[in-house]
Amino acid sequence: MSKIALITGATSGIGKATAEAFADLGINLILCGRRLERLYEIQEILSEKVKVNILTFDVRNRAEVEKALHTLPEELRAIDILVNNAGNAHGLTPIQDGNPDDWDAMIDGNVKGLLYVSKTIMPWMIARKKGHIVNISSIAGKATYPNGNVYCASKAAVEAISEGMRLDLNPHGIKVTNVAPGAVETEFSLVRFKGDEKRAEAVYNGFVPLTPQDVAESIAFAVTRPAHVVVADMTLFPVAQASATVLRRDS
Ligand code: NDP
Ligand code: 8X3
Repeated sequence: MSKIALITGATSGIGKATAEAFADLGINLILCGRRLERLYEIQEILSEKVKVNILTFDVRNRAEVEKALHTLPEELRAIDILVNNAGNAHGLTPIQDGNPDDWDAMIDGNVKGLLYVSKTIMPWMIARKKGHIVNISSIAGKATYPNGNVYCASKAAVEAISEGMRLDLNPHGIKVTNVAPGAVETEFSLVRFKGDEKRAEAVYNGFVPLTPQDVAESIAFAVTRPAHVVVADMTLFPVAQASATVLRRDS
């Protein structure tokens, strides 16, 4: 029987590429995001390969998350793979100049949103004694860089939550994979810099960044291991990157 995966943040970047990679593997999809038009477009394309359902909700809104997930009929609650990918950075400033609205967006989206989605889906996995949760963290969760402060904190929280999930879900046979990419060219920087295209493009100047497909391929690898194997943690860099702060650019 085909597996079912629910992917948050499937309208763009890593989430969208993961949906495409899963469709190639014949995994049926539940795709989530706030931009409904984009979800429809992706649904239309991927429906040629697998069954695609869509759900729109803002991961920051607990009531909205619970309501949307509970609209899933019984057969779609048999989720085999949850990819907690939705998230973004908002701003890149010294902490003393940080905007509390940006802090709320990152902590509510990247941390609490991941928890809200998982809170509904974990019991469904526990009841079936199987499942795989893939949390998209970041190199920013493993090391803090200047001006990254609250974004890095939100991803450090994802690292801790992945570990906590792996410990607490261990008796239930549920796999947990933490994925920590370095620089991936997506809409990430456009969102971080509030639509400033020049500033966003400059982030990827002078080196070859990861593509969302590179990350999706690694996620696809993790979810296709044999039943007794879990890829616990993956860090992915473009070759030009050596750490959260060391990135070699062509001059
Ligand atoms: P994109 O901006 O391209 O994609 C972000 C996705 O998250 C979109 O689909 C967006 O959907 C969704 N999303 C954001 N906020 C919310 C929200 N409040 N409610 C629901 N959905 C939301 O960026 P990436 O693909 O790069 O980012 C995906 C994940 O990867 C993030 O967690 C990010 O932190 C992480 N990451 C990114 C790296 C990079 O360099 N790009 C590196 C390491 C990690 P919509 O707007 O339609 O709701
Ligand atoms: C995204 C990668 O280094 O911009 O999480 O924080 S970084």
